[in-house]
Amino acid sequence: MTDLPPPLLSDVVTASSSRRAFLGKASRLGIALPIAGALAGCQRGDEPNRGDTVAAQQGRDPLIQNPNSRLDTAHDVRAHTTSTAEGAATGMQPIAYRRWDPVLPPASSNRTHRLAWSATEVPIHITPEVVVAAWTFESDVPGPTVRCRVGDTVEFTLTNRGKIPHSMDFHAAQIDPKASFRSVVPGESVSFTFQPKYAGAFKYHCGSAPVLMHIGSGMYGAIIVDPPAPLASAKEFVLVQSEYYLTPPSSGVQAFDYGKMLSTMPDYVAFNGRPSQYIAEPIRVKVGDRVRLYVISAGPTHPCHFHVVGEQFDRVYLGAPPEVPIRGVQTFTVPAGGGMVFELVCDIPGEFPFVNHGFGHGQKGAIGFLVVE
Ligand SMILES: [Cu+2]
Repeated sequence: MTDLPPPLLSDVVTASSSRRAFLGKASRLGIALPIAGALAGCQRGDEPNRGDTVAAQQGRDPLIQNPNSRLDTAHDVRAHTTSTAEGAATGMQPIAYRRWDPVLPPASSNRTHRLAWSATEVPIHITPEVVVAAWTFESDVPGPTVRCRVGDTVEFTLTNRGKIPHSMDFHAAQIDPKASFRSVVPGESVSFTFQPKYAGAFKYHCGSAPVLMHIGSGMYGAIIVDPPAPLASAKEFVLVQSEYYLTPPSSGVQAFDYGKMLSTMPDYVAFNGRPSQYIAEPIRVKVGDRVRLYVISAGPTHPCHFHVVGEQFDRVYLGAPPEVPIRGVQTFTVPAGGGMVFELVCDIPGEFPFVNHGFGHGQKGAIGFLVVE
């Protein structure tokens, strides 16, 4: 059995008395909040030991190679997982736990955005107890949120300061992927420029082979593209859902398990990299606010069936905002590798859980509170 600590339970236990009352009410209503018991089914012993077999297959299986990259076919998954374990074992100080701020950065008046990022492998606390041997953009999971506008110029450089090849794939770009999304080896950089054509919530990720391993180990984030004419004023937040597939701890650090990734049954599912973080520290807005949520499913595999308990979405944009809004929506699915823009109007005060209503995943940490005061 995986020696998973119970961070989700501690989140709930440290909540306020009013929250305890709410949790009790939620429980009576059948809203399954995440507790340690939810993880009991994620025992490593339940799963076949597929890692070696899978790894041995990598060199023969063209499906898991990255067609966007000139360099990736030289690397199989065993090299990657070994690097992860070494990265965790070399005594690197883990990055401390913190709440990942979901507030969308303000729009810039600049029409050119110059980004110089690093790819790194570094241990990160995803709960106060759990440390993962993450692969990252800018030493965080998710990486930084980019905000720009349709027609802006994004000048991007990725420098690989890690131990294995990495790359960058922006879903907001229309660009030659072989040239721009190619992998770079440690110590080298890749640069490219693009101009987003469509507004919306877009994913970015490392596309190095095997892509599943690089996304699954933390290399993803959000790029939010505003339409030429601003949307209605709103409180704006970014929620990037992702899954964690972990090995048992070694020296207090859990690496990522490629075999589990292939089996697609995660240990945790999180918004913005930390399971249940917004249970302990909710997102707060005021009565009367319009709330706009940019929801991205980073995966690597699963969608997000996004729902806010006790609310209805005033709008969900099917096209690039403001195009094709649908009204009065209860739940809408954000596909893996996709992003959707949701809006609701906070007419009444209360504590509203936002969840992945695919509750097998909501209960593993894809849940939080929107508190309307
Ligand atoms: Cu990578």
